[in-house]
Amino acid sequence: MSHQIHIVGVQFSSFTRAVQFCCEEIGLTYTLGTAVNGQEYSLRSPALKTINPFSKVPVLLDADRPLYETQSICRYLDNQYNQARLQPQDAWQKAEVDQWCAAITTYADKAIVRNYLLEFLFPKGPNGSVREDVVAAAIPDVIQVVGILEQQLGGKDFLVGNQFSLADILLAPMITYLVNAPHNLDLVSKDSVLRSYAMRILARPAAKNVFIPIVK
Ligand SMILES: N[C@@H](CCC(=O)N[C@@H](CS)C(=O)NCC(=O)O)C(=O)O
Repeated sequence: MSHQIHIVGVQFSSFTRAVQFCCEEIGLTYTLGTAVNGQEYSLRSPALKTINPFSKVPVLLDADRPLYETQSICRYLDNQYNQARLQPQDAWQKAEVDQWCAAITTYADKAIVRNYLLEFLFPKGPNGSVREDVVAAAIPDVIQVVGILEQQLGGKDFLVGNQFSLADILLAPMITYLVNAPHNLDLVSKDSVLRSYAMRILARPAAKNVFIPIVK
């Protein structure tokens, strides 16, 4: 087991949480934060650019080697330290996991996190208020993505082939945030497939140090 893994990131970031969840599932020892070995890699700092030219977190440091992009980091951790147990062996199912990883980190992230949830986390209205027009404009895409995910999950415990995989690791931070979203619209209803999925994810021992419990 490696003891040289550091996740450069902030714990509230959904992508950082995905990498942390991956480390917890694999049972890796890791540290997390923007400071490592006396060096500060805070968001938008010149230092962060030296390990990710796109200035985004998370960045994995494995024995000081930097690797960025959440999907690539999780796939590397699984391949290197977990005998790829979070990816199916069957080529078709593996491609489906890759497909969902890509769709989650692009379309779902944009609709759920960037355009919707971030307005609650960092409100940009007058006196730090939530811009209701921004929220209203974002909701149709959230509803569409929730529908796609619920259709995929229907009758199954996990996204692909009913086996917990990297696709679930990437989706979990977004869905647990969404279920807790402080908004009066019930985007994920109490008896919905997606809510049950979120509860199933939160019940995993590896989730304990990563996510906050669902309060809604
Ligand atoms: N495609 C990247 C996206 C990473 C990303 O957007 N990270 C956000 C935090 S969740 C970030 O670094 N935001 C800070 C900024 O844009 O300055 C990945 O999959 O890792």
